[in-house]
Amino acid sequence: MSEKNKIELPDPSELKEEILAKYPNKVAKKRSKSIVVNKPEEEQEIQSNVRTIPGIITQRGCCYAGCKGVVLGPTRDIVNLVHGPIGCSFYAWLTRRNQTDPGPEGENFMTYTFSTDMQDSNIVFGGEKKLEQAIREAYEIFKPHAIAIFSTCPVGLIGDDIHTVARLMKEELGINVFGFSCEGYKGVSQSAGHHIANNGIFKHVVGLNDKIEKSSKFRVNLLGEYNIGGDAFVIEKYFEEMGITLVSTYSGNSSIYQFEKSHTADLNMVMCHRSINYIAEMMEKKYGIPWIKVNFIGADAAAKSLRKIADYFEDDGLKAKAEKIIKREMLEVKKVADDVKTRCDGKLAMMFVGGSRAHHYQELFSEIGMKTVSAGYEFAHRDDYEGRKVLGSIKIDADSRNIEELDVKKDEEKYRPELAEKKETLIKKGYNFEDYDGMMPEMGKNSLVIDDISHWEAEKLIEFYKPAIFCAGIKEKYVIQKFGIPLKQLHSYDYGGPYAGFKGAINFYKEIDRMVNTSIWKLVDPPWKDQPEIVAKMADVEY
Ligand code: CFM
Repeated sequence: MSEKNKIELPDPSELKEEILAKYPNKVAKKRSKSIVVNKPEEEQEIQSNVRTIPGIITQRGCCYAGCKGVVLGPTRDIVNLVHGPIGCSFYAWLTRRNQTDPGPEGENFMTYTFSTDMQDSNIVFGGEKKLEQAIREAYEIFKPHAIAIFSTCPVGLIGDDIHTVARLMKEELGINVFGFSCEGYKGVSQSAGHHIANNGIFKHVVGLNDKIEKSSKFRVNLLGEYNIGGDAFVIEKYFEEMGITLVSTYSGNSSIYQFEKSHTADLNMVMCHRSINYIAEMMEKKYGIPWIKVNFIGADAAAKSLRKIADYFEDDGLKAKAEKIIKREMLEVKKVADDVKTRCDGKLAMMFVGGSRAHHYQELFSEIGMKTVSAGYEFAHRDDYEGRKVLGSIKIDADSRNIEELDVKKDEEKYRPELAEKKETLIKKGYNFEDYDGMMPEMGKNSLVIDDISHWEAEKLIEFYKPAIFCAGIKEKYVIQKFGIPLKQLHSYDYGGPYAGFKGAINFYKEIDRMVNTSIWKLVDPPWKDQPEIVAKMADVEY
């Protein structure tokens, strides 16, 4: 991140105390560890990936959301069958704006919602028969290459064995059928669902197809890019222009056929570290494919990432192609950024979202002179805040232990020692692998970093900083806007985007310019302006 973002901010320690003063003692003590006044040059610890305090209004979602919605949801040709009541399916139905391009021949089931529609009687007598029936029906109608089953909370509570059903149906139908025990209550957030999804795809899909149809010198996978608002389309174009073969993307604009052969790539690039680092690590262990962190959010970050890929392959032609794209695209990027900056410079932004965007989007803001005064993730782990160097010191609690760690071994046949050797030589030349430093070292001094922010905390931040923009999701949007602060959704992009790559950066600068420089917000009178506000103190009770 550029130096300009490291401008000093006022010390918010008093604000932190004020926020905590409202809470019962025990809650205050716990929340205190998740609110950090950032000192980038020090090694600070932030509490994260722990249970949300009941009663606090959290932004988090559930394990099923992370597994079915986030990781598997964007794959167009797997029938994703939800085993549970219809509500769980309905809320996963096209609410996440993943785009996909099946081409003229390809299948796309993403526009459907598949559910076993469990009823009371299934809860009492079990739902396995209904699940079998639903799988047969889906197969008869769609003839898919694969069917995935996702458990919702009640399924875990009554003990339906979806994995046995999957095995039986696989034998009966002769297609790949696999299940995910991603009941909503598992883990402490959607993060558990990411891990379960990674394990399931790795176990049941990766490595099924060794055939390389088109030989190419540069074969890569892009991990943790979900094609929200068409982001993946932008990135794919750069790869195409550079002559890079994208074997698979996990999982934006993806097909199950890509996952089956993803172990044949020569490099894994991790975009969203939180949701997909597991597959990167498992692929390296089993097949020898090294991984690097990339980021295509922010023009400078995109340029850096293209160079990093070219450097990995140590190919002059590839390097020249990367430079050509960067030079061409940066012309327009700089032009728009310079113009927008005249109206946005020095304004404050805050962002509370997910497990990677609250970090990545700071790049885009800094490119138009805006400072991120406060940020945090909903469900990230300490490594996403403090960097992977803390991985060894993260305490494993009962909630994390609940999520299976696959025991992955080297595949003697398919492991490629030449990739491991390449990694060793490049390390000696100073090239960085598995290099994620996290959000905190890149944020300014005295910025306030908050994990799993509560609604009350968000309100206090607004009062204190009066930011020009607040970035979060639909649940927060209208409450924040009642304060007269525009809210930019970083999950769905408010139906805008793409924001990735150079083209995306330009879209983003223009959108933020429009949002922070309109005078409409001054006309907003919040309902509490004239009406009395009821104020109460929370009882100091056990939670
Ligand atoms: Fe990764 Fe995501 Fe995110 Fe995420 Fe998400 Fe998302 Fe997100 Mo919403 S995988 S962690 S679970 S980048 S759905 S595409 S926008 S919270 S910051």
